[in-house]
Amino acid sequence: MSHGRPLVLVLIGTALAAACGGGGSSGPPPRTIAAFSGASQTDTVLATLPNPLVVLVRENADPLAGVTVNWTAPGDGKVNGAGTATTTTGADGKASVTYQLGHIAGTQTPTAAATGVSGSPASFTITAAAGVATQIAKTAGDGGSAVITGQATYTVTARDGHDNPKPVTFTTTAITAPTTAGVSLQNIAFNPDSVLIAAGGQVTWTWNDGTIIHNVTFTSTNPTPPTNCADGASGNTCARTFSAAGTYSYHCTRPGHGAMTGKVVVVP
Ligand SMILES: [Cu+2]
Repeated sequence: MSHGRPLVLVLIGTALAAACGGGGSSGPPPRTIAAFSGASQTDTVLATLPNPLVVLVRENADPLAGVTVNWTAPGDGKVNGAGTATTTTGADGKASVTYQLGHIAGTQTPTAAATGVSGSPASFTITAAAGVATQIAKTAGDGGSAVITGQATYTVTARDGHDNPKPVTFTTTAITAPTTAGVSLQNIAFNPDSVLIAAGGQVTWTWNDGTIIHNVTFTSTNPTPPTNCADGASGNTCARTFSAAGTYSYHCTRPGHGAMTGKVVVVP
C-alpha cells in the first residue's frame, strides 16, 4: 500500500516546476557568494586576526549548504594555518577560516572562491601594520642646512623585526631675529621682561603706569650697555640701539620697585 504515495508527490512536483518556468528561461537559480563578516580588519604583521573571515553563499535569497569554498591567502599569510584551505558551507550558508597576516605591512587580500557562483572570488581587505620597532636609522636631513626663514626637515626610519618601515619626520623653521622690539612699563613691571633683537636693532620702552615714576637702568656691563633711560611717567618713551651681540640686564631703581627687572638679548 505504501508504494503509491511517492509517485503522486513526484507528479505534483513536476507540475509546479512547469508552472514556474512558463515562458521564461529554465536555467539554474542564481547562486552568489559574498564576504559576510571579518573584512576590513587591522592587525600587526604575523598576527592572527581576532575575528574569522566568513562568506555567505545563497541560492536566490536562501542560504545554501554544502557548497565547497576554496580559500587563498596572499603572500605568506595563512588561512586555517596554510596558504590555501577548503571548507564547506553549513546549513546557514556560511563558511569561515582564521587568517594569520603575512609579514609585509600594507593591504593584504585573502579570497574565497566557489565554482559556478556569481561574486566569486569574494575578497577581504585586511590592513597589516608594522610591528614593534626594533631598529632605527637616520634617513634624511643630517648635516643639512637651510636659509633664514627656510625649513629644515629631518627624517628617521624605525623598522620592525621584518624590516617594515615607520618613518618619523621632524621639521624646524629657521627664523631671523627682528630689528626692533617694544617694552611697556606697566603695573610696576616691564612687559615683556625679555626681548630678542638682531645686532644693530633698537628697543623702545614706553611708560604706561600713570603717575608712577620708573626708569631703565642697566645692571650688566659686558657688552657695554647704552645710556640709561631717566625717570619718567605715562607718555614718556625711550629708544636705545644695541650694536653688540650679548645679553643686557636692566631694572628700575625707584624705591619699592626691586621686582622690576628685564633683559635685552641681542643675536649676531
Ligand atoms: Cu619703577
